[in-house]
Amino acid sequence: MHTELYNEMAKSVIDGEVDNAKNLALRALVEDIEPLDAINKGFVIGINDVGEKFSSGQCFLPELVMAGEAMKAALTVLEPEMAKRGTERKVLGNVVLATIQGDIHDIGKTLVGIMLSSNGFRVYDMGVDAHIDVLMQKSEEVEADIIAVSALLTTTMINQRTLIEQLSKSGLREKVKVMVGGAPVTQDWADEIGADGYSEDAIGAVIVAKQILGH
Ligand code: B1M
Repeated sequence: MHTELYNEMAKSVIDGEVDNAKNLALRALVEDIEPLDAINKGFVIGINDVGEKFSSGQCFLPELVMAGEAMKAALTVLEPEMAKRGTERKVLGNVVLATIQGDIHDIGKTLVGIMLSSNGFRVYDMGVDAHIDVLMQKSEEVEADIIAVSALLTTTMINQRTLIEQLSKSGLREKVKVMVGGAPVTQDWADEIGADGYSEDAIGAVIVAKQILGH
């Protein structure tokens, strides 16, 4: 049932068609399709496809960004409807996400957020230049399972280490996992600072987040 519509939804994301994705989400509601089914059987298939192609070099940043925009447009329609209907989307974990203090690059971080929320994580996106104390407060407030921090500068990746040190000092470290990423960040760096997870790209971030929470 509705296979054709689900395929159209996936395709709208793959093709980065923001208006079409939004209209298809609205059509799903008119046709009384569960919003969660539209997300999981339609739009997520599309964003995961693009994410995988980006990882393997089969598509490039503009396609990925447009796919992310289309995915967001669909979620903007479907998520409020889910809240209204009381549909429970299985939440795999709470993630406080940000670009670390001192750094204003947000494209990669936002893509990571889209991939995580598309795949069932509840993401609290704290934006860019997020101060360490703000991240720690938010983490406590929402009982985060993961703090995920992106850094694009060699000068700001240092703050990923400071975050982990501050979490340890405050006793919060046992409660929350830390995931790091961003262009200059490597697995070696993640190991050196004692992060729980590292991923090279946004689709990998989903795999790593699941792994570190034991899903
Ligand atoms: Co900036 N910049 N920039 N910049 N910028 C870089 C990073 C740089 C490498 C360019 C260069 O010199 N070749 C260089 C850093 C050098 C270094 O530190 N080694 C640099 C510099 C120097 C600067 C400024 C200092 C320039 C200046 O003002 N003199 C300044 C810094 C400002 C600041 O942050 N305080 C600056 C500013 C800017 C703009 C504002 C102009 C703009 C950002 C716009 C925006 O984000 N809204 C910008 C841009 C666009 C870039 C480049 C060209 C592209 C970054 C990007 O968006 N990539 C970048 C050069 C480059 O990387 N090629 C550069 C695409 C994005 C999808 O990739 O963010 O790596 P990325 O995310 C990937 C993965 O890394 C991973 O998944 C994503 C998707 O696959 N990932 C994670 C990211 N976060 C993750 C988190 C995870 C897991 C995976 O878990 C938590």
